[in-house]
Amino acid sequence: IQVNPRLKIETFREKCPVAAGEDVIKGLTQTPKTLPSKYFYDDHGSLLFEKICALPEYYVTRTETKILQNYASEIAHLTGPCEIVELGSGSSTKTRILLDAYQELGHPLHYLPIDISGGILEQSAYSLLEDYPTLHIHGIVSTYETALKHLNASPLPARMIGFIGSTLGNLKPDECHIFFSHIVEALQPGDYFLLGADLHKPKSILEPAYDDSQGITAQFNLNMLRHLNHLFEGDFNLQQFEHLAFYNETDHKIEMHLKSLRSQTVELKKLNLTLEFTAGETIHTEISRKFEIQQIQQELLDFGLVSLHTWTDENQWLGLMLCQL
Ligand code: AVJ
Repeated sequence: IQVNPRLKIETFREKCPVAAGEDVIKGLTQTPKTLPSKYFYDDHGSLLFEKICALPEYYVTRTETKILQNYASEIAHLTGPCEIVELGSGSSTKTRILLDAYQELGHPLHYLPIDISGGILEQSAYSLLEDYPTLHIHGIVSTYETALKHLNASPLPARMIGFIGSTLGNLKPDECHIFFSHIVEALQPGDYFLLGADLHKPKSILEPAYDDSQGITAQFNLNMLRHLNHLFEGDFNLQQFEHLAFYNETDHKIEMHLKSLRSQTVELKKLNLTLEFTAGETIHTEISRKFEIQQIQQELLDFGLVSLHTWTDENQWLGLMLCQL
């Protein structure tokens, strides 16, 4: 075992596999069937998501990267030295832009990445330690909810929780509210919340971003079934389901579904679950909501989070907001 005094990684797992799968049982026994989006992200799913980020159609990552490149130093000036907590850190590629900005100002670097996928968190932690000689990393492998509950006091005078990439879009409005209340509980007065939000834009841009020509998003969506097979001894046949993605213009959200190509029976042995699918029946696997800056700012304010500044790109496709409690 390699011991690095600048690295600590903790893992918080759900206690027993059945308890961990309660949300799967709940979702798959509903009509229409649904599954929580967090099941996309086993190590393979996280790699597929990295591939999505590089797709020509997937504007989200590229656009947010540009905003960070333009304004990371402004963010660092506004917050001063702070511990950077990141929810859904993944490969931490965009975070490097922030770390560069804080390093440039000579601030101490404390990074607390949180991700549900341990492989990608560990790998990116080692690579960050090599590239940032003063960086301290305390990683947590778990869901956001569990990690936020386990946060200790910040080692620096302030903390900034980063939630970039518009993962907020995966949460339904009521889940958003619960999430914001957990964020506030993990902050002290004066601390910061950095939120990246994907904004309203034409369907003609949105739909290809979630149904790319190379079929990577389709693989990403189908990988959820492979992940469930692995976790719960399931027998989903990935050949018998098809990726669907479309923009729901009424609710301003992309919906992703998996469509059963024929009538079939699927078993998840560890969950004692037998499922019947009719031909054409769908499982709803993700929503990706698109926001309006003003509306989010108002919601954040309801939780005591005051917007200090919002940055955007030339097309106003994405908003990056810095809020303070
Ligand atoms: C990681 C949740 C931000 O909603 O755009 C990408 C996930 N799903 N393509 C998004 C995703 C399909 C992504 N987030």
